[in-house]
Amino acid sequence: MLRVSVRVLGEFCVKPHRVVSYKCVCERSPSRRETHNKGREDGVDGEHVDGEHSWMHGSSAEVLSTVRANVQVLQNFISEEEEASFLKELDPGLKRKRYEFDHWDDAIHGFRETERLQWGGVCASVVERLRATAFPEGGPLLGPVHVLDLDKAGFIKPHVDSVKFCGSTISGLCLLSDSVMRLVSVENSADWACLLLQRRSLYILRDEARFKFTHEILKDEESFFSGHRIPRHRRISVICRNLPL
Ligand SMILES: O=C(O)CCC(=O)C(=O)O
Repeated sequence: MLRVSVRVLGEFCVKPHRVVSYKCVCERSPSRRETHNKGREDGVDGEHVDGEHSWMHGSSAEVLSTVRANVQVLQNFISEEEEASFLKELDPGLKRKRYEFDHWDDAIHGFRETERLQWGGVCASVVERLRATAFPEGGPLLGPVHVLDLDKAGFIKPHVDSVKFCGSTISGLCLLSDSVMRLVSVENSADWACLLLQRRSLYILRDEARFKFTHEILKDEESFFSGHRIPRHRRISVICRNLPL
């Protein structure tokens, strides 16, 4: 069923037939390609976190410490079979839509999306597990789960999710492709961290990471993590949010 929805890009504007957008484009986000990919050939720029946090790479130890306190990436959160169940459940509906490339002012380029309240058996239990992992028990959650399908050529520009519609936590399940999520401080664009989001991982952004950093998913040609190329294919994310208090 098509719905009238509201897109939030600084101000309200009404666009028909769109999922509610939870994003505010960060107007002053320049292309940070030079800064953040500097040294990508040799992989020596920025700070790395080893061991438990080897999925994180950033501009300084201080930034990594802030991000580490407010971000989790759980590798292999779902099995290959569970990923296949999501695809089976989501693909028929998604394939009826076209990827959108032509909204120059939007936070996302090359995407189609939907929202889902009800899930079939396997997916329902994964969504329940996701929520139990990412959100405090009993807190108010946004009912519909947001499903975002990025074309291989698609990407998500730097933005901070709307504080009006979303609470302190954003959690996303990554299907079909590895990707790199970049967080950049709203106050100082020299402070950044990149997260390696492997296929079938779950990421959780909380509090400072959610409010004080923009987040973005890099386009294929800019998709490097710590000097390593991370090819970006078609990617589906299944995103749960809580409500503002
Ligand atoms: O696709 C993703 O994992 C990120 C989605 C995102 O940036 C958002 O919904 O705010």
